[in-house]
Amino acid sequence: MGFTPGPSDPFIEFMRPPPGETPAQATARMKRELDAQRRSDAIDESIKQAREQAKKEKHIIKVLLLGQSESGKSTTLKNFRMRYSRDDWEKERNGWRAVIQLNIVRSITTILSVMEAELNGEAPAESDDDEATLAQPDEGEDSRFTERHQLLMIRLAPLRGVEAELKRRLGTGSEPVHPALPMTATPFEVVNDASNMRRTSPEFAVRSWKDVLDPEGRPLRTEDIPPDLDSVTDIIAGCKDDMKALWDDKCVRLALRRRKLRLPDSAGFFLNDLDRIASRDYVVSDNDIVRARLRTVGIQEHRLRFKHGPFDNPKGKETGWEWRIFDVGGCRTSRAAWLPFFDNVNVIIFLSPVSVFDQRLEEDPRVNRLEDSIILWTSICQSKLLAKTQLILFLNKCDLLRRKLKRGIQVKAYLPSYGNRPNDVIPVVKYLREKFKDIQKHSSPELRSTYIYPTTVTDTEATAVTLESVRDGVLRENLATSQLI
Ligand SMILES: Nc1nc2c(ncn2[C@@H]2O[C@H](COP(=O)(O)OP(=O)(O)OP(=O)(O)O)[C@@H](O)[C@H]2O)c(=O)[nH]1
Ligand SMILES: [Mg+2]
Repeated sequence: MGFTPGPSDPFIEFMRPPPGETPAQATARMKRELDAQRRSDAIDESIKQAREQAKKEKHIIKVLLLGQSESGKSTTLKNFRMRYSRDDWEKERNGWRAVIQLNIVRSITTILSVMEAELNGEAPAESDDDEATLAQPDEGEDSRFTERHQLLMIRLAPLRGVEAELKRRLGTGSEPVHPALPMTATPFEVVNDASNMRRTSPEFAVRSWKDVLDPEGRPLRTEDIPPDLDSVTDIIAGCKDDMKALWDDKCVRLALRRRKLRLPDSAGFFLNDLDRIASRDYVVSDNDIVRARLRTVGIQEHRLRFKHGPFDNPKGKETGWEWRIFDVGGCRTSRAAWLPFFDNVNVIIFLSPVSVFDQRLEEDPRVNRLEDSIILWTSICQSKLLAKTQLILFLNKCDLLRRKLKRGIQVKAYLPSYGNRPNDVIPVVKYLREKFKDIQKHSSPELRSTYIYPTTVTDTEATAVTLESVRDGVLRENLATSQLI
């Protein structure tokens, strides 16, 4: 039953026309009241629409993958799609072949450039750590390049053309990542820090991997691989033995170490798989796709459908969920594009690579990569726009951290606050976990929990377990929220 104010109600008094009002004043007042009513109706309508939209979208979960470049965002997305969007995954399988070939060719041309620099007598950059010193030859060991090496260089030279050809083929939507950086004579430049290298030739990047992966979306069938293959595959297969000889060569390894190029730890490394991949009948495996490197610029949206929520819907209906996952480019110049996606985002999965404590940003070598990651995390936690967003943190690249610590690199040398804690994976991850957790606790505008997972997202089996837990946690939280709508 509606509320009807009595004759002496203060509300009636408030609404009564002022005493002695002239007809003109009454008209003006009524116009004002009409305008106010219209504004109020418009607000009611927009609230109604927003509510209807929210109801329509209540089973849509928007997930944003954030983190600096090479933190593992696209690799995490690949894990999600491999597990929960198998049909699309299969359709794209063949398309990854060219990306993996490009990754291989790029590693080889990087080595060729190192050899050229050595032969030209260019000194490696000065080092402030022990790694370059460790790269001294053993007594009696000759580290000089010989005619045999020069011959290998000549025989592998066609791969430079293959690199250009692959880039051209994959090139839809590609663009240089750091156009402001000058190009040098060699395709990379070693900087004076413990990071492996800084390439000044722009790394290949795409706006959307959908554009470069088999645009017709054909599923993989053995008969889809043409028997006479194309010239790129032929050249790569023809260079297999020389590529293996190059990669297995002691002098080459020493030269790489002198220049602090740790290819096996760098993105898109496949030189230990040449027998399998540099062949005419190579079939792309799941693991190859996960390890393939294709830098993201711009934003890519991928949709996953979960037919049933894992929880009983209290109204007895089946719950279907759609996840819209947004993968963004992580380098500094791409970060401004993140902001419009903060609106209405339900979940952020933030990736912080823990192995980068001794590295610097490729786009700004003055900045330590771990520090950049911490600053980024702090600003995300502080954002009022994201106050209600569920935050999930992946402390990623634990495998690379393990390898680095095994080589004797000391965390405290780069992170003095680490003090004299043991230089082992578990305490380092524990320390970082607490650090990130504290930041979240102290900088979030509202109380919320943090979900933190140590990860190696190239390990698809372990990541599958993590993703199950993430999926259940996200659905549980969003089910609770959607019931309030
Ligand atoms: N060893 C190892 N490699 C990883 C891990 N996570 C990612 N990678 C590799 O690191 C490289 C970069 O990963 P991406 O997923 O492309 O990084 P991203 O965050 O999407 O980078 P941008 O697109 O530049 O923002 C890829 O070659 C991955 O295979 C990890 O946990 N361990
Ligand atoms: Mg990416």
